[in-house]
Amino acid sequence: MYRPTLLAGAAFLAAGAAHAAAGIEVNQLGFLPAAQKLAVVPAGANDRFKVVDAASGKAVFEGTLGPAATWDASGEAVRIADFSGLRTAGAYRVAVSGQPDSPVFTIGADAYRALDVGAIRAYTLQRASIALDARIAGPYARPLGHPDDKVLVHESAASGTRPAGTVIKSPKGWYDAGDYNKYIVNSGISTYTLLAAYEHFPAWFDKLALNVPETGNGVPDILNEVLWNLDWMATMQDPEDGGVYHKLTNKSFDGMVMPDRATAPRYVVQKTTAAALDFAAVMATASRVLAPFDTKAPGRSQRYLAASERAWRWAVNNPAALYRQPADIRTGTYGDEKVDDEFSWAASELYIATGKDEYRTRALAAAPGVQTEPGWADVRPLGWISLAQQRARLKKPDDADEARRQILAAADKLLARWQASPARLSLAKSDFVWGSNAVVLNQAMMLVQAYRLTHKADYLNAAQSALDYTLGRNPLGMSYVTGFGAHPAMHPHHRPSEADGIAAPVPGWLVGGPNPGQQDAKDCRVAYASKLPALSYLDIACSYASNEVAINWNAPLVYVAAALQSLER
Ligand code: G3I
Ligand code: 9MR
Repeated sequence: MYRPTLLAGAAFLAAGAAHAAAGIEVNQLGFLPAAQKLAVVPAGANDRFKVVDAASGKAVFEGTLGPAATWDASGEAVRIADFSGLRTAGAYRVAVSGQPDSPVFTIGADAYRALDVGAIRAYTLQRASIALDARIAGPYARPLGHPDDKVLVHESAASGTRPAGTVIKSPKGWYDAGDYNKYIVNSGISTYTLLAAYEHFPAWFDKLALNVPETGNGVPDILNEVLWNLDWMATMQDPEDGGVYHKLTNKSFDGMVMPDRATAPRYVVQKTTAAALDFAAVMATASRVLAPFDTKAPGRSQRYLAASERAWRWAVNNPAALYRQPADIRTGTYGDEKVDDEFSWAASELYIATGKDEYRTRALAAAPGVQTEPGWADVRPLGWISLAQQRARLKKPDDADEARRQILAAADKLLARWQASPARLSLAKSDFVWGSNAVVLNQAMMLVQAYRLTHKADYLNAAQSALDYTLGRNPLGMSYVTGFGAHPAMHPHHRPSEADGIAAPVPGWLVGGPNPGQQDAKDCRVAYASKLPALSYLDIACSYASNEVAINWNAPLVYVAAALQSLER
């Protein structure tokens, strides 16, 4: 049914090399029937647009384009086509006379089901310490890599009972990103976001069949997937003092090889305050979300909570153990110089779990300014999300009021930007950092919280726009999710995708996205076509600063797809 337009095809082929105009930009997966449906149209001579049936070419909707305005992040003059009134299931294109049609998209009740399945299964395919056979992984089947059963304690992490060189076991977990290392800080927000997705939308996930190795064991598949990483995280706590290693890593990044070919020695490196607090927050959250499934693993949630409190105690006693990359280690740092937000987040989850005053005080401590969205180094909003959600379980339920105020302040700021933006996006020009596609989806996650608290439609509409952007409503006309949409990213910085001999990348991954920082320029022989924030992207595997994948970036994709499927009625 899909009829590729010449211009869109050319833009796709040229992606990475040069920027060709995207033409009419639209979410290439499509929409749920009741959703707000917007396309972004290059400003031209015509004021009218049509939506046409993809098969017959017959117009099913007509409208007038909004006023032209230039988006500062792309330098392009655009107009909005609003066809929210079209609610009939089908396959369509947006058409404006004098311009090539948009890619085909659908309207349907299951618009994001396959996307959500794919985005979670990306984690399954990203598991360390497991062989993936064809029944689980299809063409992406691969032998076991990184057993992590003989991991060395690095000198930076040495303790009395575990001197440097001690061999420990720390298997399982997900590889962080395009690289094969495992980092607690980034696991923190990633694991929490997936747990929150289940906690907020259990009906959706209870029915979502993911075909993971544990499928059928009585635990929802998304939680089975999360447990693979929780099992690893639990091994990262030093049993002697409750401190948590910052990362488990090679000394240097591996080459672009499959996991089983990457056999360099692995180390646990330095215990840090951020790692202890992110661990404490996730374990306390897991103890809450997984408690109903304790029958499958007696005592598990209690163990999580005990581990969480020990890590908290370590952090209180070591409040300024910031990560300092040792001279012989060259992999990712996830260095965070400010840990107040980690203290608040961990305290929030522990207050919910225990009702203790010590945690309550830290959980509610004054927040400087409005934090619009979470990120790996900015986790305070995660605590607000939990406190608002768990009002009924709080020792003092009114404590949720402050969380609600914080969430609405953040969402209102995002909403104002969305309303004023020529491209109808909550992203500010300055939000185009390394991983900008996750910034916009984390903003959507905050907007979804505001919608859950108020049921005000515009919060959900702004979240919809964020997902639309990542799935094709952007000035490059690309879907930034591998394997989904008419023009998806094809060459992510992702070792298995590069090394597996399969032309298509591993599906279901959100790539980092446009990043004018271009920190990879020295390692890429192809030059970026533009420095403009929304255009500064290369669909080439060398581009780790714009085209890597990462577990923390996929997590809000999982969350937002589930939210729209669950709330868009
Ligand atoms: O927040 C500042 C912003 O205030 C400033 O205006 C802007 C200007 O450059 O920079 C912003 O910070 C950037 C930060 O990401 C945003 O989160 C830094 O420049 C940028 O260097 C930093 O990049 C991080 C990158 O590692 C390099 O350290 C990414 O967040 C982080 O996601 C990425 O993580 C890597 C791991 O280290 C290794 N594994 C792969 C993973 C994904 O690429
Ligand atoms: O593959 C690495 C990626 O996961 C990181 O995000 C990135 C930045 O730390 O670094 C990548 O590794 C590159 C290294 O930094 C420089 N030489 C080329 C490596 C990629 O092949």
